[in-house]
Amino acid sequence: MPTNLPPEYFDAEKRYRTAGTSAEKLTCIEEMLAIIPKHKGTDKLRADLRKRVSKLKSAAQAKKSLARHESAYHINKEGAGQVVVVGATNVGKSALVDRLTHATPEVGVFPHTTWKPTPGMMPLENIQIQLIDTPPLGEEYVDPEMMDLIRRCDLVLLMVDLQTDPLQQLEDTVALLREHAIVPLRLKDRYTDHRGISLVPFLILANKNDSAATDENLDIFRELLNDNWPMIAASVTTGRHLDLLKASIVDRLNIIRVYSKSPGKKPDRSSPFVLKKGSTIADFAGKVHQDFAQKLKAARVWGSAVFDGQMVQRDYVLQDGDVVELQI
Ligand SMILES: Nc1nc2c(ncn2[C@@H]2O[C@H](COP(=O)(O)OP(=O)(O)O)[C@@H](O)[C@H]2O)c(=O)[nH]1
Ligand SMILES: [Mg+2]
Repeated sequence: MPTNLPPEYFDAEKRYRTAGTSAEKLTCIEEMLAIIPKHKGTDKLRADLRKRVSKLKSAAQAKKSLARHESAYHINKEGAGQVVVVGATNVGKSALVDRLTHATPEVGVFPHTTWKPTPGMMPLENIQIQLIDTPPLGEEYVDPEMMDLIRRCDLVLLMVDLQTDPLQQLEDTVALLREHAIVPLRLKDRYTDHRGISLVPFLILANKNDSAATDENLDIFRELLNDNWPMIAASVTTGRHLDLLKASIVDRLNIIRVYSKSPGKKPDRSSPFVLKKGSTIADFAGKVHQDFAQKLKAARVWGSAVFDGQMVQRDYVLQDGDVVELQI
């Protein structure tokens, strides 16, 4: 250790050793570097301090990018499809996710309870679908990451409240999403240029259709809507038509369930492979095992085939509920 270091240096060094945070440590080292006399005798010490500075800085940078990655809006897709529940405040988004999944978002008696997205898994027969509760979409600030979440999802479930002003809520939400270049897939033909816009499938849920009494509201809403949106009217509170909603979600997700079977054995009906509608035997084989799509020699199909166990080609298009025996 060179002997010509001023006492302030040792003060800074002491503070460095007891510093609680990386930022404090960084300040101390920078101070030490400023105090230290620059000559040959301190070369090694200064090089060592500079090394510590860059180490602290890159650690801080890594932490920052990790934090970005761990944003509340970055939700990995799980299950057979990712459905983002969006809409104005108080339409029942949190109540829906609470009722249909094991997640427990806060359901509010006053507006704006939900401030970050909450995912949950909805069991549906033998598959699971991810539902994500979100903060209300209104005139106030909307996190751009929320828009990214909507862009990436498989289905937007746009909720409105049948007992207040569903038409206004629907129009406002669609307009807001449109401002962020998110367009319902069904309106695809209205745009000649699809660059820069995200086309996402939508399903409207007219909520709070609690009983036969509110069916009238639904008739009025449909009439005013003047446009044939795919829509389900249900009630989260009473559970009315929630089964229809579930079936409709599966339908809108465009998925089929296909079961694998070994020769001479029964298929395992509890764990289907989930594929996009229109998938072929080759797609299925690839899903079962990476190598299978290439190695596939033949396949037999039960279900959509003309007769049970029919031999089919690799381009055979599968249907929901099919059972397939792959021969590799
Ligand atoms: N009558 C009725 N009230 C509901 C229904 N679903 C939710 N609510 C109520 O609407 C209010 C807002 O619900 P919440 O889920 O917090 O709405 P969010 O802001 O869209 O998440 C709560 O008081 C719920 O109990 C429903 O189907 N019928
Ligand atoms: Mg909420």
